[in-house]
Amino acid sequence: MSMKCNILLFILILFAFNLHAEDGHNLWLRGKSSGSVNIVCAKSSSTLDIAKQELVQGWQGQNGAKFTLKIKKDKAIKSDGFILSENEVQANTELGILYGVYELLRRQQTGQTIQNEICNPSYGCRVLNHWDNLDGTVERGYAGHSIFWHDGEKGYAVNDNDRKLWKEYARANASIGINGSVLNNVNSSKLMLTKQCLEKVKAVAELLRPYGIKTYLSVKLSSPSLIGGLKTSDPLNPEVIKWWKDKVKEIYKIIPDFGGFLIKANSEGEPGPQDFGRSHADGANMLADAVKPFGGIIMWRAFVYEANSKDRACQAYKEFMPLDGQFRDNVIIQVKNGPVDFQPREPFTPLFGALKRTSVMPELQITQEYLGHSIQLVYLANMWEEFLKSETYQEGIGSTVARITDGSIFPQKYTAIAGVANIGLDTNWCGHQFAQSNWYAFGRLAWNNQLTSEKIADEWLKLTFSQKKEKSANLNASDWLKNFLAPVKRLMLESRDATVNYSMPLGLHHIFAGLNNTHYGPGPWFSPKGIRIDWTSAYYHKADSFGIGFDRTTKGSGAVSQYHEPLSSQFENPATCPEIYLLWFLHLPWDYKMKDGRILWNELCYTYDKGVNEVRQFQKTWDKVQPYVDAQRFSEVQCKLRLQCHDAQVWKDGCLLYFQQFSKRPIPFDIERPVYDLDYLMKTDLTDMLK
Ligand code: GCV
Repeated sequence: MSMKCNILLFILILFAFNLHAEDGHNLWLRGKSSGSVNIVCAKSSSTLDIAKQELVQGWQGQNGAKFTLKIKKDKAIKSDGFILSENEVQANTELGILYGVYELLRRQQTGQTIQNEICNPSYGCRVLNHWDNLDGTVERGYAGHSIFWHDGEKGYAVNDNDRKLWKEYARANASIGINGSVLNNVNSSKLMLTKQCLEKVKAVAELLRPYGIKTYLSVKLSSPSLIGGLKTSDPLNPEVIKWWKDKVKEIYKIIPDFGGFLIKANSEGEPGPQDFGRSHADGANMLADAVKPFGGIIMWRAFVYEANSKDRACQAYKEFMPLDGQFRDNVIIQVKNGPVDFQPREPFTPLFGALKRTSVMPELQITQEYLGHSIQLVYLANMWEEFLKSETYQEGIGSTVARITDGSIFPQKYTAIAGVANIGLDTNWCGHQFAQSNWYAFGRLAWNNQLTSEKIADEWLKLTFSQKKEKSANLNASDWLKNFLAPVKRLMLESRDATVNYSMPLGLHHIFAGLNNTHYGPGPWFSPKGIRIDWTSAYYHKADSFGIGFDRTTKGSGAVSQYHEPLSSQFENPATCPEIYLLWFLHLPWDYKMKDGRILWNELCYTYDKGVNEVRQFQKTWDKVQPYVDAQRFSEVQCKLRLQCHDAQVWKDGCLLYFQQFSKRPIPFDIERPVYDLDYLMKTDLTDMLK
């Protein structure tokens, strides 16, 4: 076809489907009203005014219908929950009204039913953690610079663009129930608590407040000596205690609804109470006492590991279990979902449920540090669903991580969940159009930890990609449903497992490229001179002429013993250990017989190959939906899938060729041969190659 014909066809397609160019900046908030609504509300306030405005802008119910916003106490409504019916939202608080309105609009816009229903949040604090540095960079951020902090002299000034963006950010968060933001990196700057910085936080807080979002800060425990002029930062020293109390008072004076602190202590070089011979409880409680009079909380991270320990995965349990019951009731221990570090697949951290007299909150990673940055399309909700539904057995069957952490099993004064944000200054906020789905999914799961990843994907796709034509018609009757929604939803739901397959299958973990600290691409060989051994890949895969995998059984590191029965016996035994965790818990011979009859080496080969083929299929699926997607978003995703195909191949070739040196077995002849050379891959910085 000639160029002219191509262009004509493109214009015709655009016209036919009413596909306006979109850059993704509007996220899932694209819904426009299809008629008018008559709002009845006795009160007015900044939050209620937002609720009313949202109703007017997005109403897709009956034209001219009456809709009531009613603040009336009801015992069945918890915290900022609400009761929703077709003509009314009732809540105890103004925020409950706002959340109810967003839920109503979501249901209208996605064609879901609206019945008389009570909706209460699973967690009280639903918090984003921004790993944003004061110079504007974002640690593990792949979507541009920070939306809060800018480098240079004008870094502390606030301009209209900032205000506009923060408002959009607040609206997006509120629409999915997020109610807290930690504005800076857990590897925090000592300047965070200076007057200048706090003034900036005040400005952000003012924009977020009407949307119900509290601000929190990450701070260094050594702040009293770093910026306060004290000789020590020992948490039990009276001068140090006073310094923190005064600082907290200063903060609450300018930010009355300040949420509290997030602390990374004695971890990866960050200061902590152990520097003074004190415990995590001593440090956390001292801060908890300071914020308590103002209703603040302390989120204290359990991400700790020691250089040279036999098994890094055991450390958090070892350090925190002896402290169970010693923390104040406004301290919550923030625990990463997996015991190592946000790998594509990990079993849950055994602290969940084992800590019975201490509040515990999950930390999830929305930014794709180990799952392909913003280059790869990986929908993370499946991973979080798998984690939240994991049985801990701590209080019998049904003690899932979700129920353990949301207060259903252990009474916690505060319940919370955190997600490490994937947000930056990129026009589409997250770097990849589909990475927005992970921000969305985090919020939805934080609100309701029983939602399925399938339902969330369905909602997100309808809100983010449906076109006017489909929205006004009955969604269920549309061919959009069959030809766009179904295949793309399937793609999303398969994407996380595909990534596991082509990068770290069967329980392999931490074998990524570490060069330049990129954490992108394969690096099972990664072991530069002089590096800590727990930062090398061999520490984790332990490939040798016998076999592969980390022996965490009772004969190995003993990590299995940190799990409640029947899990510890299950993980100990290769016959009962789920194959998805096989090499996490066991070191097995290359010819170990898998359940499907293949030997382990062959299974690895087939699984890597499967992962690559899955991404190739994603490409085909996406290409086929072109008529249903606006041009910009279509081609952006298409380009990224191309890169993803390329990296999946690199992962497969790099890992198989490297491990083959130990297995000394052929790659089964019915799968595609490696196209790269191991020497070449080992010498190449893959981030350069993948650009
Ligand atoms: C913010 C991993 C990441 C670090 C991160 C750390 C943490 O080590 O690579 O970038 O630091 O986890 O969660 O504290």
